[in-house]
Amino acid sequence: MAKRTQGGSSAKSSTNMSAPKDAETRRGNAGELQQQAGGEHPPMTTQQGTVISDNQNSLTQGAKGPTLLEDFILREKITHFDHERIPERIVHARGTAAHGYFELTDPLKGITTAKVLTEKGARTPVFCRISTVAGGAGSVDTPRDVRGFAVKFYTQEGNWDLVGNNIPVFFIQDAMKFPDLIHAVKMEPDRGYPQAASAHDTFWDYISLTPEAMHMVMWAMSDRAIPRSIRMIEGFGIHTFRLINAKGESTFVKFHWRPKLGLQSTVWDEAVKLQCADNDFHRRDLFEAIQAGQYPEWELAVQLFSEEEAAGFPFDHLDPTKLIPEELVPLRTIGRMVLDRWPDNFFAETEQVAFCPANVVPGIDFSNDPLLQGRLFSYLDTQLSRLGSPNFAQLPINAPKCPFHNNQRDGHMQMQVPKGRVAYEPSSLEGNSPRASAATGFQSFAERIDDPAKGRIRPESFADHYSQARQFYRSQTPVEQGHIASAIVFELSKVETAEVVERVVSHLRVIDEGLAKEVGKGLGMSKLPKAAKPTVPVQDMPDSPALRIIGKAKDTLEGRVVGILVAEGSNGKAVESFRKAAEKAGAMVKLVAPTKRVSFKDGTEVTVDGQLAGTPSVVFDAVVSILMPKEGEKLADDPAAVSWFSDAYHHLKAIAACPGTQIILERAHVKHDDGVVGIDDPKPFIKVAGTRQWSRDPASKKK
Ligand code: HDE
Repeated sequence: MAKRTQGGSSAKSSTNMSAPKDAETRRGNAGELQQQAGGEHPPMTTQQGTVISDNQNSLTQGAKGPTLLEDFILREKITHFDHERIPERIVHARGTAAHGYFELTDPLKGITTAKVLTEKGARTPVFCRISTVAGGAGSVDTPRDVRGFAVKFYTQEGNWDLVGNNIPVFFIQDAMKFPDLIHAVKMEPDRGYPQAASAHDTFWDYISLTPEAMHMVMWAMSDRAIPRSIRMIEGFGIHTFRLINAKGESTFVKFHWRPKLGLQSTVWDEAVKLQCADNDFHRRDLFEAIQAGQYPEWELAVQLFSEEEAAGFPFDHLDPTKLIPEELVPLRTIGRMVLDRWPDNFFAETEQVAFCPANVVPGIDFSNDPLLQGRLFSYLDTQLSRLGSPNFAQLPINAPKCPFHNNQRDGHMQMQVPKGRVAYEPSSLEGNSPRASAATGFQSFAERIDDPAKGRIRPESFADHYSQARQFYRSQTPVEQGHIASAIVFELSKVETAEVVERVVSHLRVIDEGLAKEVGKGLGMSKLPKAAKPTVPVQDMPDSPALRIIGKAKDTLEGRVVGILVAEGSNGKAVESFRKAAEKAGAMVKLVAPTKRVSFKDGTEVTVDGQLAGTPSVVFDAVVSILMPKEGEKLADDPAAVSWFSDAYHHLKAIAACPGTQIILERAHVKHDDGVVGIDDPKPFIKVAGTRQWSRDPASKKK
């Protein structure tokens, strides 16, 4: 007969003399190993608070007998586990987030009554979630995609959610079209792929039949859609909103977030390789920066304009496929957001956070942008299905940090215990029941709407679909234009239906003939298809340098990561001098070696941050190599070492290399240019490492 033990966490509780040893065996020695781990551990309990004696063994009839239904501890644990997943967001499923604060530096007094925008120096807690759009929650961080940029401000007057993207315009003009757009970009329903990619027939079929998407397509094909880091993206509220002052007067506003570290993107080959190197590249980058005290920061800027000014714009400010060039309405910086705290729990906070563009506070109001109007409905609806109860606002991450009272009651997962008899209004039975407040409450702007016609009517002023697409493309540097053309070639080369490809190129001809030719060439088209016919003439708008990435921000190593390749016998002093110089310039430094531990020339043993094969150069912004010639020779036969340099070079990164590395550089076809320097002194490296070496890009040679 098998020996019987209680299998509890304390072996002493056994009634059998031989039990202590046997109990440990049965528990897989978990108790012993746990004791070695040490620490003060609170007793584990059920959800009801009953202390659990054994968390390793089910309750059975005899040591080898059947498990008993009576085992409420097992059933509770498994039942909870079975229900651990909630429906993921239908869009923006993959995201990462952090806590922080917003500090107002330039109050908008007289323009809005919202305290968050008028009390100078006040710090408002925020939670910011940044996401990709198309892929599921388990997809990768670095596909070509728009990034969601959602900020929840826990203001003293209620929660204000600014739920935007890293691109200032959107694909469509009307909410009615959103499900079609998303169905087209998501994996195709019959084959279930591709995941997190727009390079497939259904997306481009839809786009080719939706000229209003052309402007956003230019942005989505630009390097904005393959950011280097979440910390280096811009954010935009996209829609025009209203700010309302104490007299009830309205000013239109567009919101912009601008990263302190400057805008930076990857190049496409790097983004592709990052998908293999580190699926979690962006969330790890954000986590590590916050842990290191390098808190990401953005400026909040606004574009303010009146109804009369809007009437003079050469486009409609209510059309979300249009932006207002900074040259037309300058940006006014009003505050900054700092993200300084990683969430304690991914699910409870990042997953359960429920954003909603309808969450505004008194002094902020909506415009009639038809896309925004549809969003005002959608988000509450989606949270009901995703979070399963109208009480989702009571979850700690969603609850306002100011007092809140109303007569809404009951429902699944009611976590409050309201007191008293009164849950209605008007009421007279209790002196403390909540009442509406005309003086301080939210007031909608008293807009006059003179158009008497009800109908499904797209305004004529929304008809120009190409002018801003052209302006965006023509405002780019030649390198950025080259990247847009190759991105479109890449995407269309994956499209099987020839007519779809032709339709897309026919739109490109309207945007810019040079772009269409470049794409046609890349696709091997012998003749370009006929140009599409715009419904209204395309306007040539002035170039807007603010639309570029290259040259927009100053060169810097701040917030970047430098990788140093070392091996047995490397010169530790040289490593230290590069580390110090890079850190002084604001970068993080990581060591990489063929083995996890190496000894330097002076005998110092070091544990490096990454093993060579698992830490390709794509995860760094610039690289240094300090090797003994013998080690260089060995590594010249290692494909991981050769591609370390070949990739760094072709991804336009600065390289500092010692003479021992030259043999690998030769195999990697690294040509000597201003971005490839020696290691005698870190200064020349620091000078070039704060940017990419654009002159290496073939497109830089074009006029
Ligand atoms: Fe969203 N969008 N969206 N969207 N959106 C959602 O809400 C929707 C749109 C954006 O980190 C969903 O909570 C409709 C524009 C972000 O949790 C859903 C329309 C912009 C996030 C939804 C739009 C956005 C979402 C899915 C057309 C940029 C992630 C889960 C009318 C201004 C927020 C959820 C987070 C999420 C609907 C268009 C940004 C289904 C119907 C335009 C950043 O409600």
